[in-house]
Amino acid sequence: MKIIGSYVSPYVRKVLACLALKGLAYEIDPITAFYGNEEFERLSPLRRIPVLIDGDLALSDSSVICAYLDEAMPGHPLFPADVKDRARARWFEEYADTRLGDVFIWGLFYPKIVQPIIWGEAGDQARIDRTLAEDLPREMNYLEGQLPEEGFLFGSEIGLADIAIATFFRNGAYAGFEPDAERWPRVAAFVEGTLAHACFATFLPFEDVQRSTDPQGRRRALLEAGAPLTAETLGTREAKKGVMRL
Ligand SMILES: N[C@@H](CCC(=O)N[C@@H](CS)C(=O)NCC(=O)O)C(=O)O
Repeated sequence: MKIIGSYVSPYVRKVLACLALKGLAYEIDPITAFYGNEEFERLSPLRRIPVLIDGDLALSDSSVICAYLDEAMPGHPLFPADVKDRARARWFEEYADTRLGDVFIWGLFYPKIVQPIIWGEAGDQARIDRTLAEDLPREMNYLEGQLPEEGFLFGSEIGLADIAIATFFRNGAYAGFEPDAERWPRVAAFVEGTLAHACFATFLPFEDVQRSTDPQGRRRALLEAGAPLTAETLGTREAKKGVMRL
């Protein structure tokens, strides 16, 4: 199986953690979000990562991919057995993908990290401030009321709902946000325990390498070396229909 996507994306990380949990081998084609040529658009109609390629099957959307992995592959189940628990697990996955995605990624990680590094422009400081002062505390309060005192959402075994929530906190940490353990003790303990699980640990070194790359520097180096003006070397929003592999 092949995954197209960046280790730094929370949605890609969610899929990689599920693959690791199931003990499945994969290779990764590490393209940067926001870049992708016509072939990428054919595989991912919304031009988003992750994409899973399994033989003649190409799937986008992390939830669709994880559901496929759970139904098609043996190994550690990604959902709890009880039917009501399964429904609640789907809710937590949807909540994380939509709301935590909005708050952690668009409200914090994007303006603080992606805008300066990928686009070479300043992020919206007012949006960052509002996220830290209002949006994140609201979601931490919600999670504090939902998460268990210890272990995982549905007992002692980790599952997709836990992974889907925890993955956003890694991007939060990259942007300088850690949940205050005195204010939100369950959230802090859950995030620490879940991100320390072996299913996240396998690809952390690759994630670190990818984070340490400098697309702006790489772009400058390519231009200085006389590379043609392409989406990759220009790096502008208008010219993003190239493929940037890091
Ligand atoms: N619902 C999608 C969201 C995926 C997503 O938004 N990925 C981001 C990277 S973290 C992306 O590819 N953004 C590129 C764009 O919006 O053009 C999923 O769960 O896979």
